[in-house]
Parts: sequence; structure tokens; C-alpha cells
Amino acid sequence: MNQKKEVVHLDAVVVGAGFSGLYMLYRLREAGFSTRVFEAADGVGGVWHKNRYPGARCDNESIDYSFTFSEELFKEWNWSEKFSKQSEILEYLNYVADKFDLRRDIQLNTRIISAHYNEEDNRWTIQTNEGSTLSAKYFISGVGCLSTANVPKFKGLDRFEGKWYHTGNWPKEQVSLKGKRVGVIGTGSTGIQVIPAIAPEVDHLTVFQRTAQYSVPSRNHAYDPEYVRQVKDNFNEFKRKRRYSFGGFPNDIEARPSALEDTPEERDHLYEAAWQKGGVSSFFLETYQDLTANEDANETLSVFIRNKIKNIVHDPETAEKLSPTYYYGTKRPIQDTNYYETYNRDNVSLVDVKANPIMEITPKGIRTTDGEYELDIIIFATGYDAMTGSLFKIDIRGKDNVTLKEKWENGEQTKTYLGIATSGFPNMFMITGPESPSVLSNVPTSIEQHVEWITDCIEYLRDNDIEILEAKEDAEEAWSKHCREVAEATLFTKTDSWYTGANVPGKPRRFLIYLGGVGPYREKCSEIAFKGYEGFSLQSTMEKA
Ligand code: NA7
Repeated sequence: MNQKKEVVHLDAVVVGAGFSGLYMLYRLREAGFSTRVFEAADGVGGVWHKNRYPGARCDNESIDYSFTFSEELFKEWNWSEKFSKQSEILEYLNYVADKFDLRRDIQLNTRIISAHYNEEDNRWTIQTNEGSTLSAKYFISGVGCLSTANVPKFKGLDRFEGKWYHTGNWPKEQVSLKGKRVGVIGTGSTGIQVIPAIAPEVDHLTVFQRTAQYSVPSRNHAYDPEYVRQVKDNFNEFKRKRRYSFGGFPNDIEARPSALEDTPEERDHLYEAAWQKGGVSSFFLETYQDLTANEDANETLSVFIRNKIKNIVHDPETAEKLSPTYYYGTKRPIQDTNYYETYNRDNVSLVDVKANPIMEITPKGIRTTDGEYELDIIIFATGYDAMTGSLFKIDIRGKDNVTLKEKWENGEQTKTYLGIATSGFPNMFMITGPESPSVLSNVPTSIEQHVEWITDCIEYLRDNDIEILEAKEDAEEAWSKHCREVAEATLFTKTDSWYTGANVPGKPRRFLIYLGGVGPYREKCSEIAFKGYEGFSLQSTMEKA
């Protein structure tokens, strides 16, 4: 007998149970919408659930990298260090899930495989990998910007006799590296955390570096309880500053306008102070404002860091290979604990795979154009198919059965309205989507702003009997153009990076992050809502009938 499968009807389906999905669920539930979150992993936490690699830490300050929607939560949670370990952030997100009783509406181990918009009833039909079908008025992505691992398609990986791991899908069980010959491919933020963390344990570590990176010391330390008390006592001010700041951080910007207005001695004095204080933010907040806007200003800091590398690394040839040449800050700025120092160890060697590219993975290791490196374990710290990769993994179809991938990749440009919505995909929302401040901001601040905006919007639709909300093409075109213009006035678009999609072979090169600042962006979004969702077409239940 052909049994008809039951379709579950909901107001909203949310994809992903990281920072975005957890808060989205909380807000929609509070506003009275039936909501379910689907998460492919076996626990909540998003990237913090999966990035369990050795040395994994956040490089935003812990207190800043927290939710502020609940003063009680903010005050009762205690971060132990300035830059938290992955396990502590994961513990925090589990605590949030429990505190707000979120788990009863989160379905783990379940991947959303498709979401199709039906123009007959203005609802989304959503399918999961375990065969369930859902019908939801709103389809909301909380997939995150950096969650689809980029494993380069090297010939021969399937024949490798050792073990290999991608840092973004690190196993839960202990990986024993003791006494092993380990190769790490990639020296982005992740590789630079992994390398010093594992070097003391392994027999030999070979680092395969394609692009040398600038990294500054993090100088992580345990939190001073007095500092934490002061921040908590000033919660409202902390929250206000974070929301209206440029980068989504609560700090005042003390950076001077231009590096070119100071003498070399004055510049070195400021750079040295930031280096000693530690953390990427010290350079952006306390040195100069034009570092990513002006090539000559940028070069002053680049030279400073290159000199540091020369002084730290004993072997001049290795130091030379580690010296970066791109514009500082136009790839994701990195901070570390003993990264360059690690190359002074006898059991660590560096292979320049730009000069000698990787040809293949052999059964015994990695072959570059200059020879074979025998390995027991290969660690891919090769990053993510950022910004769009995780959205494209779902078969999302809007009006006229057009897929999101067709619209964005086959079209001349990925286009969104505010990074929240895209034309042709009614009643679909993206949390930290392409062309929003997302990864070039303190992400929890941006997530809170998007989730609150989306919830207010959905409440407005309900309260005004509006059936369909869709970004207008001209509004989207204008927003996208504005995003590109802001980016092109900086140095960001001049460097190959995951910001531009250049890290994934064949991916169109597009800069999909809004650089106009978190505070101004928030004001723009609020103004649009205040004007009755200007730039969106709204269709009421009556009109539809
Ligand atoms: P990233 O920043 O994308 O770094 C990936 C690294 O892997 C980078 O050094 C790449 O070199 C290298 N890579 C990528 N593909 C290859 C191939 N085919 N051969 C050799 N080397 C390769 O990813 P992370 O995980 O470090 O950081 C991602 C973000 O997560 C981070 O910025 C934080 O926001 C959190 P390249 O520079 O492209 O030449």
C-alpha cells in the first residue's frame, strides 16, 4: 500500500544550530511562531562543534564574542581566558541551549537537503536527509559563512595509507599524533593554531605553505576577575557600544587617522606597543585607520611584521619563506601563540608549495615537484568554501523553480538585499548572508542584529496580514552595487583570499562582505524596516486571494 507521508506544518524552519540558529529559535519562539531547527551534526554549536582540532581557539576576545540578548546570561557566564578554547565556546553554546530550553525544537543528525518555494500556497517545502517533509511559511538559513570544508582535490588522496583529517571536521575521539610524521597543508588562521599546538608531540612536522602569512602574537591570558566585573557592571554600555561600533566590538577606536602622518620612529613605537599588547585588534584599534585603505600605509606595518619574522626565525632561508608579500589585513588577519618560533624546532620543516606545488598524494605521503615527503598523517587546514558554499549544498529553489546557485553563480554576480534576502526567493531569510558585514565583524553582534531584524519583520508580516515579502530587484541591484563600491575603495579586493572566493578553484571571484561598518549597517536596516520594509515587495493575504 502506498502510504502518504505526513507533512509537518510550521511557521519557520531554521537551518543550523550554531550561534545563529540558537538565537533565531529563541526569538521566534518568544514571538509565538512554531519553529524547528535542523542540524546535521550530533550536537549544537555549529562550527564550534566541528572545529575540535588541536589549538582551536577564538581570536575575538571571549566577552565580546558572546550573546548580549540576555543580561542574565551575560552576567552568569564566566569566560576563563581572553581568547577562549573551542571546548569552552562549545560549553557556552550548550549552556545557552539548556538555559533557554531550546533543545526540544532542535532536531540533530538531520540535514536539510532541499527547500522549494511553492507559488500556489506561498510556502516552502523542505526535505530532510532522513525522509521527512516539512511545510513552512519562512525558510531561514543559519548555516554560517565558514562551515563547508574545502578539501583540495589532490590526485591520489584515496590511495593514502595513513590517516587524513580536515580541521573543520575534526573527529570527536582523540587523534594520536604522538611519534607520528605529520604534514599540515595550509597556513591560514587554523594552520597557524594547529602547527605550534602539535609540534611538541609529533615525531616530525612538515608544513606545506602556499602563501606566507602575517601573524601577530595573541598574548592570551586568564581573565582578571576585576576586569570582568567592570564589564558586567557596565552591561548596557557594553551592549550599546558593540551594536553601534564599526566592527561590532565594544572598544573605542583609538587608532590615529593615517600611518603616513607619523615619522617612522613614531610608527614603530605604536606597532611595537600593539605587538607587545598582543591580538589583531590592538593593531586595528590602536595603530592607524588607513592600514587596509592605503597601500603605502599598509606597507609600513607589513615591513614591521616581516622584520619581526626575521628576528624570531633563526634560519634565514626559512624566515625568507615565511615572509609574506600581500597587503597586511587583506587576508584574514591572524594571531598566534609561538607560530614563527615553532620553525626553530628541529622536528619542524617548511615546504614552499607555491614554488614547488603539490603534485599528488602518494600511498606514503605527499609528492611536490621537488620530491616525496613520507607521512603518517595529513592535516588539511585548507579552509572553507566560504560565504555561499553551505547555502549551495542545499537545493534551494525560489520562484520559477530557479535554484539559488543558478541565480548567484550563473548570473553575473551574487546579489542580495542587505545580505538578508534575495529577489526571487520570497519569505526566505539569511542570517549573516553574503553582502552583510558577517565575517568582517564580530560575528555574534551581527547575528544578534540579523535575528532581531528578521523576527521584527516576520512579526510585522503577521500583524499586517502580509503573505509574501520579497526583495525587489532594483533594491537588490543598488545594495549589491553599494557593497562593491565600498569594497573597491579598500585593498581587500586586491588580494586572493577566501574573502574573494579565490581559495576554491573554479569559484567566481567576488567580494561578498559589506565593509560599511556594523553600526551604519544596523541603522540602514532599521530605517528600511521603519519605512515599511522599503525595497521589499509586500503582498497581503487579501491581494493574493
Ligand atoms: P583559510 O584562511 O582559507 O586558510 C587555508 C590555508 O590553506 C591557506 O594557507 C591556503 O593557502 C591553504 N590552501 C588552500 N588550498 C590549498 C591547496 N590546494 N594547496 C596548498 N595550500 C592550500 O582557512 P582557515 O581554516 O585557516 O581559516 C578560515 C577561517 O576560519 C578563519 O579565517 C577564521 O575566520 C575562522 P592560500 O592562502 O590560499 O594560498
